[in-house]
Amino acid sequence: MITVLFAAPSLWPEYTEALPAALTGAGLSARIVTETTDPASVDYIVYAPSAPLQDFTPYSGTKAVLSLWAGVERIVGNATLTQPLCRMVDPALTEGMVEWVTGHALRHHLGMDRHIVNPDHIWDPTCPPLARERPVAMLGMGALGSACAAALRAINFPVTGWSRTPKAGCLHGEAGLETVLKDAQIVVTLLPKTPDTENLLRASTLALLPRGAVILNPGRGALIDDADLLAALNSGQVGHATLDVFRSEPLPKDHPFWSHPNVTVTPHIAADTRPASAARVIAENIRRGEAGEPFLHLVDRSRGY
Ligand code: NDP
Ligand code: OXD
Repeated sequence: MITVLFAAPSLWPEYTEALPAALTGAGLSARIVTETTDPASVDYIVYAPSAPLQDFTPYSGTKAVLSLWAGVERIVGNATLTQPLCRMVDPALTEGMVEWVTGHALRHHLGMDRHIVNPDHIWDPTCPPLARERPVAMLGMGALGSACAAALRAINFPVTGWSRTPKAGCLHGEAGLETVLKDAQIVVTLLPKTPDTENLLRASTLALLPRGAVILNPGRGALIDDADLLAALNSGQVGHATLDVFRSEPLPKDHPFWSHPNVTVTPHIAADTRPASAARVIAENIRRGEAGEPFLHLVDRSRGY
């Protein structure tokens, strides 16, 4: 019998049924605890950033720490964590992100706002261009970025991806970033927060965009320099920013993003981890651990994601 420590107590009510069902479905016999006085006996830890657990040293027998979150910037640098760390790649989470990105891209592409709020009843029959005429930059072509790129391409947006390593149909490096931004009327940021990606969008990179480009950021707040983005919005260089993630969450009530006419704030809801499917991902990784198979979605500590 294996012991699983569910170390995110505030999330436990959502997983009370889903996790035992998924573990049984994976053929595992497990005891799930939400706290322990015997850390050395814990085989696996299910973790979320809200978890009070910060010192992993006593968990000497733990075979893996399994994050319920896709982004691991709040745990990846924890020096006490020597066990393998796996992040969440969940089909339902991906589906949610595809819907958020596609919906917000279409809002801006079709210019929906001017028809939804039209107090003066202006009859303006200007048609938007076709999606095929609206280049999109997808910064980050991992689990989420590549799924969003595929969905946007399916409705004809020409999407150019950008990633850290070279891959087919995708640009990389500083020169690649310059190329992808120069053309992009919509920029989607689906990068992890690492020392290399922090403030990736700042005055100098925002200046590369065609005037009036739209930014969708469901990645992490720190990818964009807030002050530089506000300046670019005020000058018209950036036409609109739809932001789901922020340096400080909840976004402080007096933050200028709330009141800026060309900013839409969504409260970190682009893609939720859904308990039923996430529990199956966790269970599959535990099954793999017990079978001596490689873990899925292993985080590379040196690159930070
Ligand atoms: P992945 O790890 O699968 O993909 C990350 C992508 O970013 C990869 O393509 C990677 O390149 C690229 N990348 C990383 N560093 C750099 C760099 N320095 N320069 C260029 N490209 C880089 O992550 P996911 O797609 O699963 O998730 C992305 C992020 O989305 C998460 O880290 C999290 O911050 C955010 N997120 C937000 C949610 C929300 O609700 N708002 C929900 C879930 C996640 P390469 O392919 O070469 O490795
Ligand atoms: C995640 C997130 O990283 O919700 O899973 O942002």
